[in-house]
Amino acid sequence: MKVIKYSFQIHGDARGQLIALEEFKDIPFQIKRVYYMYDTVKDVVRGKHAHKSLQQILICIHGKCKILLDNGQEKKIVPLEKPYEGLFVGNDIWREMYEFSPDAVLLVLASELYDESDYIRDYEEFLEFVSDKKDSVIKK
Ligand code: T46
Repeated sequence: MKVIKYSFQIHGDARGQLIALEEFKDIPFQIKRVYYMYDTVKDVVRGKHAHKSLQQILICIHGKCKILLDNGQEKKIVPLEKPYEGLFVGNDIWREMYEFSPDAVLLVLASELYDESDYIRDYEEFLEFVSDKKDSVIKK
């Protein structure tokens, strides 16, 4: 599984740092939604789902956390601890976010509006979903 991590351009000067993100330039999709999580309770694991078509970029703009990515065959753990780094999380990827520092703010840029029907929240269902998709590609 290829992990795509962006290192955004920092517009720093004597006053401090600034990062600007534009759709189709810094971000590979149209940004239809932005959300963020903070005050995440110690030892909590968020996510635990996949999306059928949503694409996202996760940026830990303050503090740190870890992201587990799982494509059904392989798992990767990606630490996010720099405000200028963005992790691309595509569709068909099971994700879990954990080990949030108390000051962590995880910002997410999403390619679609919120749609509960795009979620796969059951791990066995996720494994079946990705395996069925792989089979249909092989048959073509
Ligand atoms: C994802 C990971 C990285 C909304 O009403 N609108 C929204 O846009 C979102 C994202 C959530 N919600 C509501 C739905 C739930 O009642 O907020 C509540 C918490 O959402 P959820 O339990 O899905 O949060 P996470 O942290 O488990 O997952 C979120 C995203 O939902 C998901 O798409 O990829 O962050």
